[in-house]
Amino acid sequence: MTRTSPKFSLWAAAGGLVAVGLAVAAGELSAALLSPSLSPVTAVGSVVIDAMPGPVKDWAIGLFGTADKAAFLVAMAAIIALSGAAAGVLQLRRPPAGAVVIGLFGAAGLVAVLTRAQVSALSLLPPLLAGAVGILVLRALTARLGRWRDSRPEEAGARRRDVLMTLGGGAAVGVVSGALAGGSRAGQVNTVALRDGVALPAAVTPAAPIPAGAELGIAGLDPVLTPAADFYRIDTALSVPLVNPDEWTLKVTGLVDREVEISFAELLAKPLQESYVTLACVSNEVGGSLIGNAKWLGWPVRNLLAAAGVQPGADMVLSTSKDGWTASTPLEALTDNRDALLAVGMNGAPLPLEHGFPVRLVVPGLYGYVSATKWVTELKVTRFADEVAYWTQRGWTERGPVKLSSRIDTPSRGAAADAGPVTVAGMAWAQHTGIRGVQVRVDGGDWQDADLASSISADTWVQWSAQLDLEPGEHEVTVRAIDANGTEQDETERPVVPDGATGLHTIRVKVR
Ligand SMILES: Nc1nc2c(c(=O)[nH]1)N[C@H]1C(S)=C(S)[C@@H](COP(=O)(O)O)O[C@H]1N2
Ligand SMILES: [Mo]
Repeated sequence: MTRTSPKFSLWAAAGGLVAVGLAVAAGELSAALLSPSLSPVTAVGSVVIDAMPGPVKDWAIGLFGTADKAAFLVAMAAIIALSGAAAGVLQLRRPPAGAVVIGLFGAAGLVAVLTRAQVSALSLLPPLLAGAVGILVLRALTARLGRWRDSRPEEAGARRRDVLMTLGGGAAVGVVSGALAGGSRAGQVNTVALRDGVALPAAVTPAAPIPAGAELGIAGLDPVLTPAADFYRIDTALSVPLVNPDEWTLKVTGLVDREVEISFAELLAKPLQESYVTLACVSNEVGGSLIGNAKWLGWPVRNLLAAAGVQPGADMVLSTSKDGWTASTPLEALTDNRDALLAVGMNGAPLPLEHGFPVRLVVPGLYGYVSATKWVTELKVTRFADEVAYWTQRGWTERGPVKLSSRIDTPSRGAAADAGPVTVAGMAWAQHTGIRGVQVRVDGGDWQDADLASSISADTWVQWSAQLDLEPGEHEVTVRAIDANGTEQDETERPVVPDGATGLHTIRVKVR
């Protein structure tokens, strides 16, 4: 331990402050970009609030009134700042004690994020990044400060400048990124609150309950209904578009007798209906997981189009999102009996921000890139010959019906099993056509029928399972589906571009 004068302790405290400031900004900014639900500060705050004894909470609310949340955040900021300053002094006097303090803060953020809903591997990134940035900056700053403190008088000036530049640069970056993170966070917090305030009406036409036999309950097999938190997310939005439902409107334009515009309140007042629909991404590889099934609540798009009066000659609707993204959907798919929805609800709650809050399109039978516009704000009735949508401009086909496909969920690829009967199970789908059967084969042998679970509807995927007697050794198990028309799944291997992959899902199993 070296003797450190109060002057250097003050500088070290400032360095610690800059280090934690940059750490928090890095965590919040990365969370803002990835997903609003990942903010480490919000997560830590929520854990603390949940853990507060009731009387303390009441006392704070009584004291600060409606400013209780702001007061809480100020208190959190003060604690973080003081700890940062302390970490700076500690790091200068007894390294690596300061870095350990910052590491503990990062760990607290990590644990807090893990206790929140919607945890995924991505959730770990913001607190890990925050911890790493904090420790690196702290070490860099205190190392320079140490060199200044221990310098000979003739080099003290240069060492001092080095500290000032690094500290000033770090503070500037911290202020700018903090302001960016704060701005996007404020918008997100606001939109999350607006979403929490939405009370969805009950469906006038509810979905029939999921048949008892639809869920096989086999370990490793995806559930037939995908929780919103596990639902795949695909979009071009770097940060989630934030839409205020009170300001949201949807316009119908183009080849119509009259342009119409509907507000969120007007939409909620319509007779809403519910249906289970399996959404799939055209980029889903054979055996991939870019597919999910949810219960959607919404109003059939055809009613809104009818109100506008579609003119003859139109064959497509170009839907536009708040962020400018577009999809081209065949007019027919929006007006026929398949009940394409202007969806406001997913699995009984308002749409999550990531899945298009407040309103998105859900069209059974079409890949998302030509139908499932999230944060939708305009429907332009037009012609395929006149308008080209976002992904079609980039080489994907203008129409994208979902291809008949199937997948093995369990055993997982390369898994080991005991000899004897092995349970193989997975999913099969042919949205808007339906699945008639699923077959499996071992090592290129004869196809044998698998057991099909009850299906919810032709618009949803269906589970299947089979018991296979496997001899010890390595085996290949392959699945294929047959749709309701009797068409067999295409076994030709094609890439996802330009209109969806084909081929059969095969896994390798080691049997002991
Ligand atoms: N606004 C907007 N909507 C979009 C997209 C997009 O990039 N932007 N991607 C589409 C694609 S390619 C798919 S597969 C689905 C995915 O919907 P999800 O993220 O709710 O699963 O959304 C569609 N809607
Ligand atoms: Mo997609």
